[in-house]
Amino acid sequence: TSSQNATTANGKLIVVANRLPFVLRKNDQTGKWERKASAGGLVTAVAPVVIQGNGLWIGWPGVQLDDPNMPIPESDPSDCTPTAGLRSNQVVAVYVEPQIFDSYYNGCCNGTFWPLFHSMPDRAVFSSDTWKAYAAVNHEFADKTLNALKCLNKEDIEAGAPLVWLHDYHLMLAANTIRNEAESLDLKFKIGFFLHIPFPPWDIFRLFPWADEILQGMLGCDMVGFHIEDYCLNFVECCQRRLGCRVDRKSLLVEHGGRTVRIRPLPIGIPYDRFLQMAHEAPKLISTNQQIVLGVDRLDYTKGLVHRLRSFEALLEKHPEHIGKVTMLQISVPSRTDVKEYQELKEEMDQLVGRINGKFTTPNWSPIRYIYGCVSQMELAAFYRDSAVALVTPLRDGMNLVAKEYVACQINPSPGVLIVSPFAGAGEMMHEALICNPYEIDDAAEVIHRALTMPEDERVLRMNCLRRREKENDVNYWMRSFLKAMGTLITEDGEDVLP
Ligand code: ADQ
Repeated sequence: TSSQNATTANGKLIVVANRLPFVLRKNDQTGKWERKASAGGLVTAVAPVVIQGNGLWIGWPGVQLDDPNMPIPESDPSDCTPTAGLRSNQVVAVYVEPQIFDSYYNGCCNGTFWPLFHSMPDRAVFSSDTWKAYAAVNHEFADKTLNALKCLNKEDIEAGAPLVWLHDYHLMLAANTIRNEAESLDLKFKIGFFLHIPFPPWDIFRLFPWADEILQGMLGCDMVGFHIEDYCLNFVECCQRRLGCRVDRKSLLVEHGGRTVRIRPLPIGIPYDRFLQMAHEAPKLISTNQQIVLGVDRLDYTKGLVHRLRSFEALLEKHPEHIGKVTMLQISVPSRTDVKEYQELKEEMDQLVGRINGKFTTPNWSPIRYIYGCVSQMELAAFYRDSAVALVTPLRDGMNLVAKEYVACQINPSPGVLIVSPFAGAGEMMHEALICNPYEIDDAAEVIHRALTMPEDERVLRMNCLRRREKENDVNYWMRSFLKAMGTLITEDGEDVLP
């Protein structure tokens, strides 16, 4: 089935991402460096393939190291996360000078590409200094990858061409550098890229002063993957209009530098079975008889949090029958706290929650419970399972995994209702959810009202369809789709099981 972990690449897999699949931390007592696990779906799906195929993971270790050549510690014997089997010789930590890293990461990645690619150009800062830092860091990642390719032995290469997999908007220039330098060294390999955020329309993308270089950087790949077809088409159009490439919109092909680059929609999924199991095991954490309307997000201006609170306020105004009976639970993880816009959003949220609670709270009830912090996966599963409604209403979002995690955890016979924004990749695929435009505050209030009052048989029908789709298209399926799009998929029984 799709959730089996039988996938492997037939060449060595080299994953290159901004982050390693764990963070390094110095133990205060022993003074030794240790690994601290990260739990995302990406790590769960990709790390086993790297481990099985004796591949490599190249990335930033999450802290500034004392010594750039410091050996990576082995995993702790008690570690039972998916990266535990990743040996230290399978990990390459990229070291960058702190100042350059800040300019690359907070400056160019999060200050320019994040807002621009989410179609919020007014928030984007264009600076040649941060762009130079971005190019320098991409060069460093490319160098590390080239080194890794050079170090492969003969048997490795005879097993199949090594496969380099670049991730996300942090590394849009690296492929081109790798290809150019590898060709002069006569290294054989395949290279693919996956973008986790939207790719914007031409009219937004063209605002970036160095747009050509981004496109050329990505076209250094054999295959470029996006979550949904719209982002693929945006990219193809940018290649055509900006670089004058010959393109085929139907087959999603771009000709560049005498090669044909394949563009593919590869919608990411979640580790469905893991969430399902957690939903069965998680204790009951919400002590109330009220209907819970749940929001779970990084505290980010793309997630539509301010609009969401206003819609909930509008719901209480227009439908006062919900007062005292419905509670909104918003969980926001601190994110990019060094960036001014994120600090301002934090302030705005604090004030808004205070204002709405001040307006409606009664001696026995308040409308909003607001958690500013990280919660464990098990707690999250409990909240997902026991909420009547999940509000996933970003203003713009590449995919959105929260929508998928919510449906995976809906194990109660009388399930809840998912509300999703059409501006998230998830909104394109999850047809049985209620669709809600987050900008239309009053209309969004009506959609929440409809969700809270939906008859059980309709809820069951919708939720069954949503759950079936996410189970089939889980994160392992996504991993396999990527390998298949690269032409390097083999499974345990040697059969290619994808359609
Ligand atoms: P993100 O913007 O981070 O990801 P999302 O897809 O929703 O957004 O993933 C967030 C993850 O963090 C989820 O797995 C969720 O469980 C977890 N999480 C959120 N709040 C939490 C909390 N308070 N405590 C603990 N965990 C929490 C980017 C893109 C998305 C795309 C993904 C994957 O922006 O559009 O879906 O990458 O490609």
